[in-house]
Amino acid sequence: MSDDNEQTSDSGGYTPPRVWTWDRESGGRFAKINRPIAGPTHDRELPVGEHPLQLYSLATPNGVKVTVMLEELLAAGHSGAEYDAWLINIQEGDQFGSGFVAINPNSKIPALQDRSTDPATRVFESGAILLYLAEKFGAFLPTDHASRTAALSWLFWQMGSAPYLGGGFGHFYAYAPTKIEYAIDRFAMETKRQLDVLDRHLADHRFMAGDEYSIADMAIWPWYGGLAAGVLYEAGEFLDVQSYENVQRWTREIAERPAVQRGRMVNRTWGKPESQLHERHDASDFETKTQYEAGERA
Ligand SMILES: N[C@@H](CCC(=O)N[C@@H](CS)C(=O)NCC(=O)O)C(=O)O
Repeated sequence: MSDDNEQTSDSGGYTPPRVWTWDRESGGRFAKINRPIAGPTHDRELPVGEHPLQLYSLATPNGVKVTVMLEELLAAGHSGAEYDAWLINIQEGDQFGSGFVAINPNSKIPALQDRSTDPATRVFESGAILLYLAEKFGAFLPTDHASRTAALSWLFWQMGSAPYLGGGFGHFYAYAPTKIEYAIDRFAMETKRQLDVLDRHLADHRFMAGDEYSIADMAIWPWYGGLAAGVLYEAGEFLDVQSYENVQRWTREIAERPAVQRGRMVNRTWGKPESQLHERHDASDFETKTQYEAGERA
């Protein structure tokens, strides 16, 4: 500490001021949308479709958790899970529109509105949305005490762990404007530790909560399955993901589920045109409304 109470950095690059102020963009991929205040930036009502469930989202790992759950519910015969999925373009700041903020005061996708209740119920935070849907339909959450507790433990493990993977490792490895060895080391170590936690558990469990596929798998797979498949942050080689053999086996088994394949396409705006379904309003949209059908060719 120096006399004026400023903490000095030993890297020689930066000395934090006494009071941080927001006076410039920090750089990096999300610099344009990041800001230190909450609340709406503009008035914009959200569109509403005809189904009971209205989802406002984007096919990032947090978004895919919910579209996979909805497609799994429909595949299991829960017709009350019919939904309209509307695209929220977070790069354009859609999450700061007044209608979206009314559903999620935290301005992050995914956000759900259940209009089958009176008044309509808003749900935000992907883990809370998975739990809400599991309880509403009595599905994908084991009912016996031990397995239910295991599923919830792993669901909350994911919610607490993924920020180290996404906001920590992914940010500094893939998105930050400069490569900072200290930050990449710290978060690569933690990410590999998390992969090892999963690998040891999956050595003697087929799914996260045991024999039954559950919302715990749906929460964990889009993040750690994506990482294991080498698609998330293109970090497969760097993290030696192939060495986590049980995670690999689990990743492949879940990827083969038809509902997972459909869920991944919803609100997706990148990748092959046939893998992108920008909005989903009907089961037939997967055949007729992808970007390929819209005329986009790779
Ligand atoms: N803990 C939240 C995280 C949601 C989240 O980080 N969403 C990101 C996309 S994956 C987002 O909307 N970012 C926009 C922003 O930060 O402005 C959840 O699981 O729902």
